[in-house]
Amino acid sequence: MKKFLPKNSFLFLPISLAILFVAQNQIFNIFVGLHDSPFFFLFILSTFSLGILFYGPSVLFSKWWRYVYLFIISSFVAWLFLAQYLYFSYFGGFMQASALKYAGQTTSLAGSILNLVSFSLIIFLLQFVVLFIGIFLQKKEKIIDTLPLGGFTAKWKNLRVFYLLCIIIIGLFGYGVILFGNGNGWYKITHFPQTIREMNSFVYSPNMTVQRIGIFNYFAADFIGMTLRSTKLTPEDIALVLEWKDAVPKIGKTNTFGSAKNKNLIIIQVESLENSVLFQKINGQEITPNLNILAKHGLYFNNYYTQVGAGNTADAEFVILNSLYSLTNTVAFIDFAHNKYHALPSLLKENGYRTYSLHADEPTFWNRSNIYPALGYEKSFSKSDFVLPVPMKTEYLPDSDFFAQSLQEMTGFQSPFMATLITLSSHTPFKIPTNLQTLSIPEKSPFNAIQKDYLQSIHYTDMAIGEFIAGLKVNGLYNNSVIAIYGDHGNLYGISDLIGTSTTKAFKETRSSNVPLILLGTNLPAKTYSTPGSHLDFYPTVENILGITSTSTLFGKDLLGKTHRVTLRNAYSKAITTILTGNLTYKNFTDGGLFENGECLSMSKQTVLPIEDCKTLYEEEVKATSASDLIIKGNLELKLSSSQTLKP
Ligand code: GP9
Ligand code: MN
Repeated sequence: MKKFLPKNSFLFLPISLAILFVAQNQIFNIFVGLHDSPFFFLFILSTFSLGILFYGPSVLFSKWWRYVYLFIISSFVAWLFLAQYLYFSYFGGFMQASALKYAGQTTSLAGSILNLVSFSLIIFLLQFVVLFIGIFLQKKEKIIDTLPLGGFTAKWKNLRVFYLLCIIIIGLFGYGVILFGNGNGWYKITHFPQTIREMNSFVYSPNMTVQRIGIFNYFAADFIGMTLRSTKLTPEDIALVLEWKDAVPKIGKTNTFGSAKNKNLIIIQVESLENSVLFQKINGQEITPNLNILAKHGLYFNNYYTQVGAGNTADAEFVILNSLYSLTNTVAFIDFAHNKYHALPSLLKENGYRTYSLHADEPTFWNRSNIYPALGYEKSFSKSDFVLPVPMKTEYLPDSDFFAQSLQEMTGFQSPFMATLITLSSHTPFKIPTNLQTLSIPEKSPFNAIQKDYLQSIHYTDMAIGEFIAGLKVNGLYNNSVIAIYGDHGNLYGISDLIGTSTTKAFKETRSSNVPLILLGTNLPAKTYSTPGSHLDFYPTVENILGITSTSTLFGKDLLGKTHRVTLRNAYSKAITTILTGNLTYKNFTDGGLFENGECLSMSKQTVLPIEDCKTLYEEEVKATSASDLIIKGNLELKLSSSQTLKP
């Protein structure tokens, strides 16, 4: 070691500090509970690369400037480690670069944050110790300005170029593995994703990302993303938003207005529940017997659609709670978590409600811990608030346990409250313990293995929902609540191509986006609606039922009102694929999605009309979807719903 890295080499400090940086990243992960990283190699490589990129450039400076540079970087490293640790301890998630814009707000939290400081955090200040020891040792001896390897003695100037190249190569190598190693090459050495969820989570689970590449790289990636993302709106953009707002008719009161005034709102967002499985039998056995009963007893919307983009579950939550379209190509929960929203929980809070969310996953998944406060949830129950049954047969809490434990929590909630419960058991790959698989699917059936697993899991979740509703009746909450049950998105494995095809109102391409919505409440009638509706309509519908009038910017309509419109987009290209109204249907699943290449149909879906008949409708929807995107991108929601004036 002495020979390769003598203490009086000008490489000594940056390399020692980079090694310490790797260790500090690992210690940070241990502190926040991410103990066993299955990504050891990737982690070391990516954190070392960043350490070299941080401390390495010190070799370009001479004499004291070198130490000044290292001191500045060390201070930054200390600040970010401490800030991230305290943020995690307080909010249960990792600090995003966009949160820094609102750093001022944390002064009011200073007192409670200070309570989280502990002596062990001194670990994140050790770089100063290394730096001062280095300075002390190097002061005694002359710095060697030669290559530490072999007898090659290059001039200091040339060496600087050489080291600069080394820094770039090490940095690029590490980042090359991070960026391009997914699924092949080096990445396979460390880990191969087993499920789609795991693959997605590389991008959208901050926990996984921090486990793989460390907190600094997570923050750096987020910072770069934020910088590249333009959130500046042009005067034309603002004009478009205002034009949309002026044109949109105000949502009027329907005769159901206030029929459930001051009742609790209990939302059950069911993982991957498609409408196609309702009222269907296999081997004479109903797939969703409980949902079928509930659909008959409440308001049931069977021509209702999900509008999720890349954010799946999180997008469903986003659309439901904001009545804004999900973004294409990016996920609002991740990239716009620090916007000012006027979401349903905030609205209800203003109207005297307590607001809770319950979901037995890591709070950081889909960045929920960061966005939930912005949506108005005052308390969130997540994985660690629930107890896994013993013996533990699944990684995730089975839905019946989730509902039972949620029910227990809910008895302590002060009314009126809003509680959003998000299920998990029917998530891909739909594997539930065999003793919970109670649907008898014949060996010879049109379903493949994953579709069978889906049916088993949805049958199980249906049973769990039945138990939960029965529990609400026992503890008296049922009579004081409006209960909403809907699917977040389709099952992605073609189930709706095989089942329910004859009963669905949806056409082939939109079948898997057709999810059920059931609204239950003692004052709500039993009625099935086949008028088109979507997650966008949830907010205004609930507002009306609860008798609340708001100035929120809403893109949906009251499902119990007279106007009905559903617009679906391609999750990645923005192109409108479907528009459903009371009398016209536009659909376009062609590549490129040019308006002219679509089809305009009369409501019956039988007669094809000239494409021009759908032109105005299409243009209105292009404007609406663009306005929604711009409102999110430009963080305009609160400005639009308050009296603040927006000028083009
Ligand atoms: C994650 C869960 C599933 O917490 O809600 O998300 P998905 O993979 O369906 O988007
Ligand atoms: Mn989901």
